[in-house]
Amino acid sequence: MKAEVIRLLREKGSYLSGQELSQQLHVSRTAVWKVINQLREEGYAIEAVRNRGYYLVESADVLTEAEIKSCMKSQWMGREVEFLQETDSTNTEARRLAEKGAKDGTLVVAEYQTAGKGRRGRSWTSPSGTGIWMSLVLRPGLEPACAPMITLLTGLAVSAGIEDYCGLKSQIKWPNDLTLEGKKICGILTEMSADMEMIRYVVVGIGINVNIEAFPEEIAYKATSLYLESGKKIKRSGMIACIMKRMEEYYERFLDTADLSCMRKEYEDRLVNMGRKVLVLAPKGEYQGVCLGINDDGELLVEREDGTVSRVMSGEVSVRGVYGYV
Ligand code: BTX
Repeated sequence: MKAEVIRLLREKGSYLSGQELSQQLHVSRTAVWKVINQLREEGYAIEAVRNRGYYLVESADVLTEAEIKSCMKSQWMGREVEFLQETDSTNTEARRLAEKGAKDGTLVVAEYQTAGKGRRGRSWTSPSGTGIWMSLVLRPGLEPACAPMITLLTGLAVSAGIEDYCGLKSQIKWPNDLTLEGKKICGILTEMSADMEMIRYVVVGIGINVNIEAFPEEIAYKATSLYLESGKKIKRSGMIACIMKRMEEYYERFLDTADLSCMRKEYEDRLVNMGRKVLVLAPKGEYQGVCLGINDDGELLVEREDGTVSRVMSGEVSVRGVYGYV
C-alpha cells in the first residue's frame, strides 16, 4: 500500500485528501494517516493541510522498496523488488534468491554493499546512500554461450535509461563499463548458473556512481559519478525505473533473435572504443588494433596492423585505450 500512496500523491502533484486516498485504496483514513507518518519517518517531505489533504514535496533521494515500486514503469522487469539497507553483494543475494526460485526479472537493490564485486575477484566500491547497486535475476532459457551478450545489452539499456532520466549521454566501454568524459560511471557484472545445454539463471549486477562526491585515491583517476559530471544530484528511484523500462525493451528484443543483430547499430553509436586504437590483453599475449565495432554475437571486431580482423570474446580479455583506460 505504501507504494500506491506514494504513486497517487506523486501523480496528483498537488493536495490529495485523506478521504480520496482512503477511497481509492479501500482502507480507512486512519490507515492512510499511519502510512503517511511512516513515509515521513523514512524521509519523505509530506505537507498536510486541513481540509485540503496531503501534498508530496518531491525532493529527498529516498530509496526503499515502496519508493522503487512506486516509480516502476516496466511490465515485468524489476516488478519483484527486494530492497536491503546493507548486504555483502547484490549479485550474491540475487543468486541466493535465484536458487530459491526467484522469478524472471526479480530485482535486488541495496543502499550499501560490504563486499561489492567486480570481475575476476576485483572489488567494487559501493558507498552508502549515493549509488545504485542492484542485480537482476534473469531466466532466458538459452544456451550458456549467449550469456555474455546479456552484459552488452545491459550496458546499452543502462546507458539509454540514464539518458532518458537525466539527459546525460554515457558511452559504453566494451564489454562491461559505462563512461562519461573517459571515466567509469558504471560497471556490469554478469554471473551465470548453467547446465551443459541450458542457462539455469543469469544474475546481472549493475553498479552506477550516481551522487558520489569523491572517490578513494586508487580509483579517483578513472572513476567519476553522474553528480561530478553534471553538478546535479539525482533521485535514484526514478533512474532505476527508467533503466528497468529500457532493460525490458532490449532484453525482449534480444530474446526474439538470441543475438544482438537488432541493436547493433544503437550499441555502436554509444561505443567509446569505436574507430579508436585499442590494446587487447589476451591470455596468449597482447596486441593493438583499431576497433571496428561488434558483430551480432557481441564480439569486438579489432583490425590488426596486418589488416586481419580479430574477433574478441568478452571474458577472456581486457580492452584498453592505447593511452589509458579508454
Ligand atoms: P571490473 O572488474 O571491470 O571493475 C572493477 C575495478 O573498477 C576495480 O578493480 C577498481 O579499479 C574499479 N572500481 C571499483 N569500484 C569502482 C567504482 N565505484 N567506480 C568506478 N570504478 C571502480 C566491474 O568490474 C563490474 C562491477 C559491478 C558492480 C555491481 S554493483 C551491484 C552488483 N553487485 C556486485 O557485487 N557487483 C555488481
